[in-house]
Amino acid sequence: MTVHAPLPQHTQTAAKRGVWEVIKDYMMTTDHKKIGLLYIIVSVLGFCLGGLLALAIRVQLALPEQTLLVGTAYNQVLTMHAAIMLFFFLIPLGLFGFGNYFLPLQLGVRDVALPRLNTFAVWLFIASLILVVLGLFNGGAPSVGWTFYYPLTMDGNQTGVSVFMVAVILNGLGSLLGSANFAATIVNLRAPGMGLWKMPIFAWSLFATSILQLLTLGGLTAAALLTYLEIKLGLSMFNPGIGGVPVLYQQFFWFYSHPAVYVMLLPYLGIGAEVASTMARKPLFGYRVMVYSILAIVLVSCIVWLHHMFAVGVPEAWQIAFMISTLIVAVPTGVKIFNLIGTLWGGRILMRMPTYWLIGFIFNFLIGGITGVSLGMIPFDYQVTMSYYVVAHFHNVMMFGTAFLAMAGLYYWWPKMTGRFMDEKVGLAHFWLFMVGSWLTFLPQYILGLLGMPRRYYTYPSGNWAWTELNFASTVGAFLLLLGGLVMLWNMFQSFKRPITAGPNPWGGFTLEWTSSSPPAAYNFAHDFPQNFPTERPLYDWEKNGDTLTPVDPKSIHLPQDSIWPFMTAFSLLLMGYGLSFGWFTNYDPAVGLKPFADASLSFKIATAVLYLSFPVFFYSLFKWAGTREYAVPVAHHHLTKYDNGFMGMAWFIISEVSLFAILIAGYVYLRVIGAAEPPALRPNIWLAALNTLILVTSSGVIHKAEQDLHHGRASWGRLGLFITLLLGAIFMIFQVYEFALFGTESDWRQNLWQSCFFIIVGLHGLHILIGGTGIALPYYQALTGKMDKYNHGSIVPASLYWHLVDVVWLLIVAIFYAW
Ligand code: HAS
Ligand code: HAS
Ligand code: CU
Repeated sequence: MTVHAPLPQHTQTAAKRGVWEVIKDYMMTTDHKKIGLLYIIVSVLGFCLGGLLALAIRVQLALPEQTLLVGTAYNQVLTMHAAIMLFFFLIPLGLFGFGNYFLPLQLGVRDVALPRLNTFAVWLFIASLILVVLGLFNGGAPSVGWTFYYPLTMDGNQTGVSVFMVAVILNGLGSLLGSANFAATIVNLRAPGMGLWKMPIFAWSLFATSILQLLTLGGLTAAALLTYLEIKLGLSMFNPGIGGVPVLYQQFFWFYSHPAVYVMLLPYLGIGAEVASTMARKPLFGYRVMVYSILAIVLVSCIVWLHHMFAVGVPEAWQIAFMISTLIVAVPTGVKIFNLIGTLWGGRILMRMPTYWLIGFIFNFLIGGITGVSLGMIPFDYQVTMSYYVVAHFHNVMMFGTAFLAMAGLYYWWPKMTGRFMDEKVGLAHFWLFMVGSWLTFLPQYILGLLGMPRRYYTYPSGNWAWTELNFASTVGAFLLLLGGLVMLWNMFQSFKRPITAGPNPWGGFTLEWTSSSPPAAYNFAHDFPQNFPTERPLYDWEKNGDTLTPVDPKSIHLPQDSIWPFMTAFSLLLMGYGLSFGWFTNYDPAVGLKPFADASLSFKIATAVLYLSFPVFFYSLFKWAGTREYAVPVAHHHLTKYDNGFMGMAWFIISEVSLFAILIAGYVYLRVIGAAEPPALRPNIWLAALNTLILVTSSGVIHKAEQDLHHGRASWGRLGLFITLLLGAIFMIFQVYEFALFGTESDWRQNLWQSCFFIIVGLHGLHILIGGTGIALPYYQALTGKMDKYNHGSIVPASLYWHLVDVVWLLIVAIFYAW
């Protein structure tokens, strides 16, 4: 390629900036690369922290009857180890760390579709981590395992559990916004000429993973929300004391948490494929087949979750159905592995660090995948479930499977991100320490599992055949991993002492990120691309055809302005989360209900104050955000569809809202059908619901009209329409609160499952009315302050789409709670 971007300015000035300057920069940035780096840094820290906790576990289990970590303390360390590794390392690193950094670069664009939403999402993610850490000092770590099974969560350390539930919900919200943003970016913003079928395979992986998140994350949200509500208010769908079904918790949880393992796997498989193609100097073997396999994995992985519950006692027919789907999901996964091998096969393989990690992955993952298939066989699973065989399986696919591809990605893109190489020799030491360390740590655990050692126990007796030896070996392995981890950190730090030598395309890669400078300038590319994309390897094709890049004057490029308000909005949700975890609601006692405020402790009162404080901060920040323009100067946006980015992002996000309500409603319908949730004699008034339906449907019509008016430049009519919609929403809420107050005093939700379901689902809908109303208030405010004109419609389009959703959900609610 003949044209390269000039070296970015900021790398020269970076050293001179103070720490606070840098932090402020990252708080306000809308740059997808910096946001990606934030995710990557937190994830690497997460791995280290989670790993240190794992070491504590291994030290305790090195020999029989140790006393380093006993009982609850052990369970706390175990829970934190797993939760940190999953939610703050493996899930965010691939999808949002590498994803944010490289998706726009690979698509040849300057940023994601909604840059400020991206800032908000990353800080929400960090807020959730801060909340988890605050929880350690205020209530202590939960001690129930990362699965948070019911009814374990109802015993003992409830504050520790509930803060975690709030953190999971915040984390999930950030995750969903990020996923919707990626999907919108892919659909709306690719370099001109790059069709979907010419996207790099990593971009496809992100697309598929984002969709998977949007479809299924509602399961985790539902599980966390219900756990929280039962702890804080006694609202339950699981409590067997009132006819609830505890296993329903597991259905909700695994409905997400099985797909979550593919959320971990898919982005990394994408990285693996990029590495394979570049390092073998070949096109991908079966690009299209790979894409179909990814999509097949997305579909099938939504219907295999019951394999985590074979031993729970669900009907046999269901078990068999889920066994079959579990076996089926191995097929596209296997196809992907064969594709990787096929890509490497016969290539002039460049044996550098990324290649080592890739080959290590293929080798290890085969073992882990096949033991996964063995667990999918019901009779075998009955024998080994809850044993170390399972522990060995999932570390095999995660630690010395997927995480190896994470390392491949780190080494592969390190020169792009930093302009520097990591040392190959040191890297090799890192690789072999991880390889041998993992085998030594986890392969013995397969045998331990077969010998009957159960998981989630803090100790074991001496005298069981080979248990002591195998456990000891496992602990030695873990220390090799520690050594490997230290070597990795050292390699990273050392590389910064070297000069910037990487050049734009150090490995001779074929995708667009390799045309930006290393590290890339803020604007990514100081050139336009040729518009023909014969294959998914444009650089190869263009080289062959003699196509060149067209230089662009960087001064003519406009980027979104920095803004502190997305950060502040995320911060307000941290305050809110803190208040909800430790404040007002905490005063609930199952025996007596809410206790008087006056009796509460000081820290509790402070947290309550924080909760109330969070609301003005939230609204102030959000309105400030909506009131500042994304770009300092008017910029012509190009998008590939006729829909603007706001609409596109919202359309994708709504999938997750539909999924959340669908999951909760499915739970209720199930409880109703099996006769567990019987409506009380006195039910909420159908006439009030009918009136409310009328109000909401009208409001949907009104906002639609307002949208049309704004589009056609009839500003004052549009404003009036928005005002009327808000008014109707408010009237709806007043009726709803009236009804809740009436119905809440007539009978007790802690005594009646139907009523409990009613308050959970209808209450959640009420919350959505508030959110939707806030959403409408934003364009109203924009219209009032003259931020809208014929060409710029502010956030009216997504707000109105969301409002229609809330409306449709209400119709469903009327059907199942009022009419049925
Ligand atoms: Fe898994 C438990 C089944 C892949 C992660 N898994 C877990 C847990 C985690 C996890 C975290 O059916 C435990 C959670 C907890 O704390 O309780 N898993 C599978 C299957 C696959 C699989 C069938 N798992 C993953 C990946 C993960 C992950 C990927 C994270 C990144 N897993 C289970 C089951 C349980 C389970 C049970 C529950 C156990 C219990 O009792 O609790 C597949 O996606 C793997 C497919 C990949 C391959 C390798 C390449 C394929 C080739 C094709 C030819 C091979 C064939 C198989 C056709 C299969 C090359 C031949 C079969 C022979 C036996 C020879
Ligand atoms: Fe694990 C259970 C051992 C890695 C995930 N693990 C789980 C569970 C999950 C999970 C989901 O041997 C199930 C939890 C449950 O039942 O609820 N695990 C290990 C070991 C490693 C390890 C030895 N795990 C992972 C990864 C995961 C993951 C990666 C997901 C992505 N894990 C266990 C064991 C159990 C277990 C037992 C079962 C226990 C039971 O009772 O059932 C290693 O691969 C970790 C290697 C990493 C390191 C860290 C290197 C650290 C460095 C930092 C040094 C920095 C310093 C400076 C000194 C050894 C390089 C200070 C730094 C700061 C950041 C402050
Ligand atoms: Cu699974």
